[in-house]
Amino acid sequence: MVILLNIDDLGFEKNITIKLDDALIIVDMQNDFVPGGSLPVEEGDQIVSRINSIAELFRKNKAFIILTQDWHPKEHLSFASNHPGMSPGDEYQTGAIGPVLWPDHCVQNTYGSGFHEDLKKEYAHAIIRKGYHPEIDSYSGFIENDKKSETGLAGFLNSLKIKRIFICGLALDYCCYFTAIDGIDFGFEVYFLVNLTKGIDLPPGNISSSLEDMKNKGIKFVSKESFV
Ligand code: VGL
Ligand code: ZN
Repeated sequence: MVILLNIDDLGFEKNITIKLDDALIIVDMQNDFVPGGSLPVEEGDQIVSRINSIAELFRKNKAFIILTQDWHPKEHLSFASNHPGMSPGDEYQTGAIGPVLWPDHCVQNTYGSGFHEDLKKEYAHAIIRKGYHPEIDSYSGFIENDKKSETGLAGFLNSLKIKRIFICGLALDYCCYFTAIDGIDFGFEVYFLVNLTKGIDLPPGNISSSLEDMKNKGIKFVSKESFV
């Protein structure tokens, strides 16, 4: 029997104060990932105002705020439309593309790749783009799926002597998950704002297994109540 891990079973950190060398990483809060977009995450729009409140807290405490932006050329090989006969959601794993194919999304310079209009993007100190190589997908904000092409995020954080990163945004089980896991591998202390993310859950069960992996990896879970 598979025991599914739920958000309520995670156990949240307590008494966290935001420090100057902390960073909030807001992952892929873009129009294509919210209802109405081409790769909508269910209820993805419902976390925007709460992400803004957390961003406000980081800003007040003079901590850093970084946005990531999925930024694909239209010939990107993660799009089912670039594989004759394939459909979005089909399983596909070759090199740095997969495990499934996606609908066209976050195409450079389109409305869909823009940030949600309510997001306080003016608070951001940096915007890290990823997924711009046609043959490489990038779920992580740190390194693309070939595990070689870095985005520069680790360098940015290290040069500012940032130790702890707090992750929120879309989607829980793809870009947030891989950013969190790689954050540990790049030597950061990683906190996951699970209630400020929403998941795709493809293939089914993916959210639960992502949560379990993150817990096993030593990632800490935080909620709004974790902060003092
Ligand atoms: C994402 C699938 C494809 C994400 C990006 O932001 O989670 N998911 N590209
Ligand atoms: Zn993408």
